[in-house]
Amino acid sequence: MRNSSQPLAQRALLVAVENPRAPIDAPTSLAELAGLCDSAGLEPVDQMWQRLPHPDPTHYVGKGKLEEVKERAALVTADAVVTDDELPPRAQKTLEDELGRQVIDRTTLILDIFAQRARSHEGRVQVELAQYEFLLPRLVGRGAMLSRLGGGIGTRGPGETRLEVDRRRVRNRISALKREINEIREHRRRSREQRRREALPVAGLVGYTNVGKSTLLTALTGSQAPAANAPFVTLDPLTRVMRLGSGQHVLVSDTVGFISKLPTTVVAAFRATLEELLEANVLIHVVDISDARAAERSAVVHDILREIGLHDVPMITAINKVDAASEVGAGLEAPPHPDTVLVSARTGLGLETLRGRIEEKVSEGMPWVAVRIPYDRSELVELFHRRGRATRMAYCPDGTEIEGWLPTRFLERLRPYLLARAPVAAR
Ligand SMILES: Nc1nc2c(ncn2[C@@H]2O[C@H](COP(=O)(O)OP(=O)(O)OP(=O)(O)O)[C@@H](O)[C@H]2O)c(=O)[nH]1
Ligand SMILES: [Mg+2]
Repeated sequence: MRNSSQPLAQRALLVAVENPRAPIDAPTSLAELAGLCDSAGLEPVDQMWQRLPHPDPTHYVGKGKLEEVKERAALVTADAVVTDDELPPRAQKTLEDELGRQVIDRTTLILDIFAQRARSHEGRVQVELAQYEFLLPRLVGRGAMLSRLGGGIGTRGPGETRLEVDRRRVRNRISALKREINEIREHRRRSREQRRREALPVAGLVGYTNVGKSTLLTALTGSQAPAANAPFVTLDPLTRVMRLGSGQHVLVSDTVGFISKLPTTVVAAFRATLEELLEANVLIHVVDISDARAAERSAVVHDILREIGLHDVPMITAINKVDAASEVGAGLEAPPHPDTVLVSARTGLGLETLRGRIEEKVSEGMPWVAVRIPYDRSELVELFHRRGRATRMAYCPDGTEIEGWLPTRFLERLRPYLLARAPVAAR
């Protein structure tokens, strides 16, 4: 696809449509759009918005407002107008003609940032698919846009005949990418099965972009995950082992962050990645409490989780960045819900409590057992510690006695050594 290290245009006028029922108001959404512009290499110089029940299908804003946009763009010498919503295929061309300057929509910006950030083969394939899926309907009547794939956005290509060739090329590429993604899915499915056999519980980090998921992964597992104050730093899922106080191991996975109006092409392309989370024993929904719009953004996350079918997975809410939320933090000393934990991935505050909650959640579904394991089967003792949650242990003349929680799938192996009643003498 387009070489994304190339800058888009320079100065950008941001335009939004405020739907009175949308959870996030126009100024907030525009501030977020400005952040996306920064990340994509555009300089946001001014912004305007209009209240409408929904964006106008041909010119995004109303006819009268469009004139204002045109005047303002000239006044602030904007090279480009950036819309806060995805534009329908034909609207971009119409708008560019009307405004006499480049028009970039929110989805293009997000896809551009994704393309810059994708590192792994899988990430690149997913982003490329999303870009082509987005591009295909937009090739119609736009002149050959494929020429832009090697140059900057808006570079006009030759004419119609070329267009047909381009469309065929895009369709072929989409098919090839989809095949590749299916292979990736299959591979992921196999490793999930492998993991299920090993029965390591999985905790999946989810949340809005830039809330501190990767920083929390680093804090919980001690292994570095790249983090930065910018949207969509993480695209590739990363899984690391966390050791709990009881000695039990839990896999913690980090994944792509969400954003309001996340393009459907992105959700579809990242489905393979997000499906990983279906296997999680618990989701850790990370919320940035230093963000004044934390509640609205957390609602966006819940909507997306529902859309991908993840709303049934047990969830812990980790209210992060409490160190940076002086005013809000004061009222939050007592978390409103037992499954809500206040943390700071940066200072380490609350991490022990969070580990405890994760431990509790993953123990759910593990029956309590008491066993006496002969000394020549010490591998079973180790298994109990690694996969289960031992609460007491004692060395007796004829073996090691352990009691605690053990995933059902291991019961069979330990059945010969099950004790009828609690065996461990009080220590
Ligand atoms: N003050 C403060 N900053 C934090 C905390 N946790 C993370 N941050 C900062 O928040 C920014 C985003 O952190 P990341 O860990 O990259 O966030 P993320 O959720 O992984 O973001 P994406 O992968 O981009 O979606 C970074 O600048 C972090 O240093 C915290 O507890 N307190
Ligand atoms: Mg991250």
